Amino acid sequence: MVEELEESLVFIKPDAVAKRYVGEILHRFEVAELDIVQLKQIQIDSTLADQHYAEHVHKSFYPSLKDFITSGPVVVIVLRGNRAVARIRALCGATDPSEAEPGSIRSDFGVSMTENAIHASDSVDSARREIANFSAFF
Ligand code: 3AN
Repeated sequence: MVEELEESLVFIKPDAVAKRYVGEILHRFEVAELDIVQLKQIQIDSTLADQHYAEHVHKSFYPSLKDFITSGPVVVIVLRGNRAVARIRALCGATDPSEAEPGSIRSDFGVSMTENAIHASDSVDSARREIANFSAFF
């Protein structure tokens, strides 16, 4: 099969960082043979939150999502690998942890739609845009 080398922007959200799940989550990506290209613990500020969640800023849930995502450190990671975007999304599971596949990161570590442990790019185009948004940190 032809290799489709892709990059994805992932961040471990404040809930999972506070609960010390970073090592466990990174381990899952390493077992999946994804390469860590960048990794840094940062604080998302108001401007970056609005930029990253541009498609959600006018939605009713956005104020609480923004409060949460700016409430503590996140660990932002650029991962690279064969068909990385779809494979990482599968490892994360559905947005709602109660509907996420058993054994997925959100099923194991998420608690709600807001506190769902992890973000991962949903397409190669989103990944490019998101990596550019975070590039000042790398
Ligand atoms: P995903 O992160 O699975 O791609 P998106 O892009 O639909 O999901 O939503 C981005 C983030 O917004 C989610 N990770 C979640 O934290 C939050 N979110 C989405 N929908 C809701 C909702 N209905 N209520 C609360 N938070 C939501």
